[in-house]
Amino acid sequence: MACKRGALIVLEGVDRAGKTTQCAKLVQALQQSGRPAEMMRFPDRSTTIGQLISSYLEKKSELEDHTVHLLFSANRWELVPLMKKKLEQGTTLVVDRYAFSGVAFTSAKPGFSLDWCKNPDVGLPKPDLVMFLQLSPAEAALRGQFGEERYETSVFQRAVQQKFEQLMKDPSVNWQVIDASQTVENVHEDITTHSLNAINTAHNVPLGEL
Ligand code: DGP
Ligand code: NA
Ligand code: NA
Repeated sequence: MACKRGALIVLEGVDRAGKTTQCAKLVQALQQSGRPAEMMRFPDRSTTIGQLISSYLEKKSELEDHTVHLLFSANRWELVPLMKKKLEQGTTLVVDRYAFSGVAFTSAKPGFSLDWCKNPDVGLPKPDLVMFLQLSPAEAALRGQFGEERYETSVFQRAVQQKFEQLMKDPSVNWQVIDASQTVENVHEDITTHSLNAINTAHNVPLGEL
């Protein structure tokens, strides 16, 4: 390899845990310390598939539940060539949601097993680090009302939280739980510490697969 690869770093959590804010702060901190880094997010609503997903989330269209699960996965797969290229070039990717959201959100619907939900994402680049921003439903409620999009209800979000807790038992994934009830600055400090470790480790091991 011509240069050291970047790390694939993912932030997960229920809605309103602060993922988007923390992804942006992490990218900025890495760049300021001279480490190439870029932010990505899933779903990426800018692609043709992403527009179908966005319209579904905004409740402007209806899609069958298996179908939408496969579209979310396809939206990750279509970005894989770009992700691999950036990582090989030495850029660390900080990703707002990934396959774990995919499994947690669909398996929270009745009639979906974890195994069925995981299958379409098998083979995706494996994150070097997945940080779960932990926030209790009560603390999330203090952050204001839910938005208008599909899935943004407290009953569904509690089911999603339980699915994430099952997924975090998988020892083949480098999960780190972050207390998201801390101040923005303290959450950022925790996230930065874990990320610098992951970047150093990624230099010495090949990118894995889910
Ligand atoms: P965000 O843009 O981060 O607010 O995410 C949009 C919503 O879509 C959010 O409620 C989480 C949900 N979501 C993200 N990824 C997936 C996925 O792969 N499958 C399903 N069913 N939902 C997802
Ligand atoms: Na949202
Ligand atoms: Na977000």
